[in-house]
This record gives sequence, C-alpha cells and structure tokens, in this order.
Amino acid sequence: MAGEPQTDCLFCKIVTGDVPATVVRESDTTVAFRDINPQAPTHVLVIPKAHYPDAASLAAAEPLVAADVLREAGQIAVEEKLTETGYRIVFNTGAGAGQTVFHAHAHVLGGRGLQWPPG
Ligand code: IU
Repeated sequence: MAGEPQTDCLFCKIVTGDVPATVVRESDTTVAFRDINPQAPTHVLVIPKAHYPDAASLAAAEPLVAADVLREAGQIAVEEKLTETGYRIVFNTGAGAGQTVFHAHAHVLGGRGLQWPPG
C-alpha cells in the first residue's frame, strides 16, 4: 500500500532505527540525518517517515507531508547557519538524475559555493 514501509528500503530502516544514522531533526512525519557521503560541509537528508519512491509521488499522495519535508529543510538551513550564504534543496528524481535511494528525500547542501547549473 502507498506509504507503507518497504522491507528492502534502507531509508525505511533508518526511520525504524534498524540502520544507524546521525539524526539532526525529527518530527511526527519526517526524519533528517547527515549524509554518509557528504558533498558539502553541510549535507543533510530530510525524508518522510512514509515510503514513497520520490518527491513527486509523495507530494501527490501526501502534500502536507511534502510540505513538512520542505519546512524541516528550511529549519536545518537555519540551524546550520546557511541562510545568509545560501544553500540548495535538491530532489534527485530517477536514476538518470542520480537518484540511488528510492525513498523520497531532500538533500540540504550548503557551507561552500554552489555552482549553477549543477552537473
Ligand atoms: P540520491 O539522491 O538517491 O543519490 O541520494 C541518496 C543519498 O543517500 C546519497 O547522498 C548517499 O550518500 C546517502 N546515503 C546515506 O546517507 N546513508 C546510507 O546509508 C546510504 C546512502 I546506502
């Protein structure tokens, strides 16, 4: 069923605590943790606790939770002091765009100059 935990999903296991992660924020609907392979001085992932394969399917099914993900991303930017220098919220969607974990997640990246367009 849509949104239900998937036994083969690494991020569902982070939600349950079966896979360790450095959690920086948690809400009723989301968890945020540091990326294990950081691409910037701040690199935090915000995920919905419910399982959806990407951001668009999350937003279509549970728009309020999608909004929670964005709000949490903004709070992380405040806590990590990124708001003055700027930061990026990224949803890689599809393998061709670099998505490797098919549980919706926002990357919050900052603490260094960020190029545009991204590679
Ligand atoms: P992507 O957009 O699907 O490529 O992002 C997945 C991210 O999840 C990637 O940056 C990984 O470094 C990160 N990650 C993690 O933080 N912890 C893990 O146990 C695994 C991947 I596997």
